[in-house]
Amino acid sequence: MASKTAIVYDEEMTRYKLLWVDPACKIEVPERLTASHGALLSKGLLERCVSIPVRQATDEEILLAHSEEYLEAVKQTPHMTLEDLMTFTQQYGDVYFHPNIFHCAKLAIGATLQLVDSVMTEKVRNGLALVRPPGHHSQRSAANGFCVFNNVAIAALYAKKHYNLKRVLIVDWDVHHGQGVQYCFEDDPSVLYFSWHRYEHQSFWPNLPESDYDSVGKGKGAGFNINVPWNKVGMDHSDYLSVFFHVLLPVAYEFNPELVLVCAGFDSAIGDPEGRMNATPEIFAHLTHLLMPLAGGKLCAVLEGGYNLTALSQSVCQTVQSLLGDPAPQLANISFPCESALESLQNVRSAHQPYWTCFKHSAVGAVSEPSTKRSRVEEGGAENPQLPEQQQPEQQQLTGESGDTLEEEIEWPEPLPRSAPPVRTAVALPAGVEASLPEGCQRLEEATQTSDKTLEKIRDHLNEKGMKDEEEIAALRKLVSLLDKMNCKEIRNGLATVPDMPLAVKVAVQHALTSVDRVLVVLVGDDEWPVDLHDGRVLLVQICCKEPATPKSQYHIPVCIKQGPGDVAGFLQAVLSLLLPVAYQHNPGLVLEVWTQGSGVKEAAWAQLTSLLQGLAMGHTLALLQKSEDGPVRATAASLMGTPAPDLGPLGALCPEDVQAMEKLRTRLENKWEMLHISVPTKGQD
Ligand code: Q9C
Ligand code: ZN
Repeated sequence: MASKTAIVYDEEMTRYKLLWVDPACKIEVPERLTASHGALLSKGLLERCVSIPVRQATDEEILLAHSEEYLEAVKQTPHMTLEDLMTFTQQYGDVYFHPNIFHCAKLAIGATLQLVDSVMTEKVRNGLALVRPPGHHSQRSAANGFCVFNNVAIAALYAKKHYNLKRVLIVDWDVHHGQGVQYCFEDDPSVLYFSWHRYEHQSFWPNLPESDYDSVGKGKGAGFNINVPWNKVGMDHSDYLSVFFHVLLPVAYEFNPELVLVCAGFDSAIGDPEGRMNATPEIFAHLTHLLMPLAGGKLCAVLEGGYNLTALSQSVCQTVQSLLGDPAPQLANISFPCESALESLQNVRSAHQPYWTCFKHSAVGAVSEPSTKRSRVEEGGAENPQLPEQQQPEQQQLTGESGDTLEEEIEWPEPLPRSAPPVRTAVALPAGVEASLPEGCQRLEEATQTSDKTLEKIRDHLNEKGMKDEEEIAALRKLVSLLDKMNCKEIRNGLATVPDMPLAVKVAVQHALTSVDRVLVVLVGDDEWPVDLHDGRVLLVQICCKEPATPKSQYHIPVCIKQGPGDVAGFLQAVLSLLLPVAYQHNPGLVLEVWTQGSGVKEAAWAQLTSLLQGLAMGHTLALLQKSEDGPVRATAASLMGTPAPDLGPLGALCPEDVQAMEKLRTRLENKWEMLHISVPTKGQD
């Protein structure tokens, strides 16, 4: 099975540039590509990828998304004089032409399609196309925003046509609205387009009313266009992750795409002069990671914007490292999305409530107008949106003698190396138990020497219970060995089967706390657990069936699903809307993932959970299974190894009572766990 990552790149795409003075276009430079590619090379990432050659797109491919008139017009540009090029350029917004840009634009599409082909034919699992010119602003008959042809829109149409795909997801994390992609698929339910973008109540380029949250798609495509407007600059990790957890991921799982395309613009990173956002490059490790369990791992990222060369190169590297499966960096200080982000989140969810089951039964309506819709047509006119950033004092730009904008130098620490332990996954099974483990997975035969103190503790536990089972002691010693190996970076994650689960959890938590600050325990099943939750170091999220007595601690979060964890829709809702937000906020150093017998959880759903949880604790997950059944052991080991989980298929209906119970839980917990917020806090309440 394909497990490789492709990079598609050709230096030829650096061979065009702005030939005249235009402040709006001067940031789109050839160095964007050389810096990104150079960083991949110098970090040793390029050699770990498969390099795929680019090709030129054919007319037929270009015509998938563009008109013949427009193609014919662009075809003339290589033969134009400088003056003609300038005149030609003037009919479009914020774009420039050059005698070689048509050639490069054909290569940018060709590179994207080469990537789609490699992923769809399973030559590789996923990949990144490093291209210029970008694509997401270009329209059927117009260049726009540095874009000539719409690379990603063409790729989606091409994938539908050549691979007969019925569902393609496009995630546009560029800081600008890819209006060209939106126009292309507005009435098409087979392509779900998600974009977040700097908007500032329409005062930010491209200043379109249709970039707002209420553009949800048209006709049959209603619900398949999702816009998240950022009405303030400075959005950070918490804002970005909130939108992933509470908007994009629930819809994406419900949509169940066969292919994920990413409009991978990195102008949404800190330091970018266009975006002015606050998320460091590490966020792209997580955005990528969170999308990788979809579509069986078929993910094609295609470069769009990104104008701070440092942030751009670092973000490109973070994205590629996640595609390669390197451990994701820990994100500290995930806590509360800002009020403006919450307002957008609430409005998007409310606008999409009619279309998606995952939003259906939650009670929140839109933020009352005109709170987000003020300051548009009435105050400037749609055709003349004169509300530039410069008018807002806090965002005033510094101007140098030449009249050029002087960017304040924003600094952030360089991302730490994401080094992977030599062994990704070790599995501890009872002696004599055979299991067909995935390739590369190590079997832990013998417990390593564990310190006397630990052994004593284990014996104490067993004595408490009046037991002295050799098999049990062996299992616990192996479990402790796995934790030790994780701690000294010999292995990234582990799996153990244990006869007495409550005891194993207790031992694992106690032992883990000797080396990490915080542990997350994710339990699937109804049993009761003797885990001490009183000092805030251990967070226990339990996905269960039976309603437990009201928990006394904010660190015990029982999520009940009436039909049990076997209900895939309910299980996923619990994972995305409750577990992941609190888990990221808790920021554990170890994740303990526990499958108890009779929980009824579906293997595919468990595998998805296992994949998602590896975004935490730098991938340090210890999975505990109660029995050594071949199926669950192999499925868990495969997920721990980084194999994409099988698709969940259509999710089915969500039980309204479950949603209501989860909403109640949210209300109980959101003061402590701010990442659970999905609406603007009501004024005057505590
Ligand atoms: N402040 C992409 O990121 N507006 N295109 C520039 C100058 C044009 C962005 C205004 C931005 C186009 C692919
Ligand atoms: Zn952009």
